Amino acid sequence: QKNFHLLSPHQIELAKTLLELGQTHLFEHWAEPGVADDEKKAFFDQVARLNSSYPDGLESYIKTARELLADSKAGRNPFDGFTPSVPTGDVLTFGDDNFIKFEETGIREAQKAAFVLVAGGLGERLGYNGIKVALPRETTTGTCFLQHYIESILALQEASHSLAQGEVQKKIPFVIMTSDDTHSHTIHLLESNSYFGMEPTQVKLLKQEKVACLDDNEARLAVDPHNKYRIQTKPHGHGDVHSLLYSSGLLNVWRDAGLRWVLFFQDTNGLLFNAIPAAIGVSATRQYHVNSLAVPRKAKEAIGGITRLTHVDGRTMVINVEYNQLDPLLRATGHPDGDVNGETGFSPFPGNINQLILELGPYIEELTKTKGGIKEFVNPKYKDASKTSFKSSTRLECMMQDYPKTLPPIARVGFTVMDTWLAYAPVKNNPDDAAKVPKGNPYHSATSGEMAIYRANSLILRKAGVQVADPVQEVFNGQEVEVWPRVTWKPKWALTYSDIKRKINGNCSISQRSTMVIKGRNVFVEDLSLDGALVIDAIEDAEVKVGGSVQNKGWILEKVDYKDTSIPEELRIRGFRVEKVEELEKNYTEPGKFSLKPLRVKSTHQVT
Ligand code: UGB
Repeated sequence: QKNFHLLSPHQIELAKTLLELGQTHLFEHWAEPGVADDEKKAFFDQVARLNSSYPDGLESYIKTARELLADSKAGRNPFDGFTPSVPTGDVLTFGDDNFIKFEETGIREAQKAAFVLVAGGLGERLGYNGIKVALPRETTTGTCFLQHYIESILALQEASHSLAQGEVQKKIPFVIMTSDDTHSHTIHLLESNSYFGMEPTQVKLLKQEKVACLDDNEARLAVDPHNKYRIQTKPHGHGDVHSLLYSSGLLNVWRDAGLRWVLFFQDTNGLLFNAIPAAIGVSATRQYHVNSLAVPRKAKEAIGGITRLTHVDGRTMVINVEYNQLDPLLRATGHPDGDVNGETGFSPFPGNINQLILELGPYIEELTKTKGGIKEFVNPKYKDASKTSFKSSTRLECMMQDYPKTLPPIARVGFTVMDTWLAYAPVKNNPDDAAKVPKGNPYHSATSGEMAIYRANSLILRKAGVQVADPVQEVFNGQEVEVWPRVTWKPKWALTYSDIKRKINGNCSISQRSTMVIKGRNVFVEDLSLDGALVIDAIEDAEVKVGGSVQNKGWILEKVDYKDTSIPEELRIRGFRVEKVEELEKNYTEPGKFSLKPLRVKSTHQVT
């Protein structure tokens, strides 16, 4: 109290609350009044921040922490009373009539969408020094994840507008959730690249705050080991995105602008936008309040399973159950074998890839009740079986996919399963850990993430009738992967399977050692035989037909050792780099109609 004169009335209230909540230890080692006043003021500024950034404030944080810590100590099962069963949802097959129909609906609806990228995580498992969205999605073009996401959203906007005759054209809003770890780097990446072509006003950054650490089962807040005038803090998890969106006021702005969908996605899934148009189509057709994207899941694979939980009191919900909880839950509820593959060779529970589509109206209604607060959990590492003290401080955490936990039973919660090759290839693991992944399980590394792009694009072209050669097996950074032809295109060239079908015609073939990069929107590939590297760019008003026979020495994948620090980190972590030996590169910068039809002659280094 001797320091109260330093504080605003609001801060005095907060100080009293802390004392009432048994937090006197925070002040025990403070210097006498008049000493270190700036640090003391800074302490209360921090307390005010911790209070305002948590729904219902610090008092509620401490109370929830006590409850959850007591449950954890008592070993209470969060699924007590619940029986799991397999929920119903849409299982899509790429390229069939149903898929095409959902994509058409999705494109039409896309202009009523807003996109939210959660990018506050540091990616500790990957061990990369920069922010993950700055990593190249693939190194053939070097396009980073953020650029690809923005270009995909812009391409969706464009495609949606072209279908919406007479309607007011809307720009698709794009929100990025950052944290202190990623905020300034994300701004720098956007600003130094002119927002990758998006209007700066379309992009909003919301920074999540960390939460207070807890020292014991009484939820005594932890003093920062480096500064006795600060509370130690740690990340609260991606679930923060809901309270940040709620408090930003953006949701109401979007509703007033006629938007209907909010799409949430994670930082490094380079295949995601292959799935987005059809998934929005499913949401719109089924009128889902919540639609989770999923992929077939091998039993015990380290991704959560989407599960219907029915409580003895009749409540039901469709929710992600993390993989380490699914097996014990099944065993405890009459499935003695636990989490096992069914006849299809996969677990009957689809794998959560944490890409959610929420319908805006019901979302606002729900957040008005919860203020965006998400059911939290705590994961203390106890010193011993008495569970009375922790090895290190802990904190409450929350996950964005737990949003449906508070929804009323009438909420329409569904999911959409797509093939893994089409929709999911995250970059999460460092080369050492990836190399230790049991054979047959996904590496989720920079190596596998890049190879998955080429594989998906090659399979998409195959489906459209192109003869794409089989892949070869190669080992990079200790991981055996399939190497397909390095095919990439800009999202504005093709977003949907129908776009691909329209732009690829005749008899086309691509050899395994080939690279094909298509950048221009109006590039049409017809009767092309490619054995080497081909790069085509064109301005909007240039329509280019590409065919004939292209043969050159091409671009080669040269192995690099990830421990070789003379090589840039973003290349090292994938174990190869692209050696550009010879290519046919054309850039059409004048309006008009053009045809590129090289004869079967061996090209020299051609660049125009
Ligand atoms: N993130 C934040 O923005 N803030 C945070 O405080 C933390 C993370 P991880 P995780 O795709 O296989 C998720 O660390 O949490 C962002 C699902 O919970 O990559 O271990 C971060 O920047 C899990 O069910 O993943 O696991 C990143 O964009 C499963 O679906 C995102 O949150 C798993 O992803 C995810 O963070 C998966």
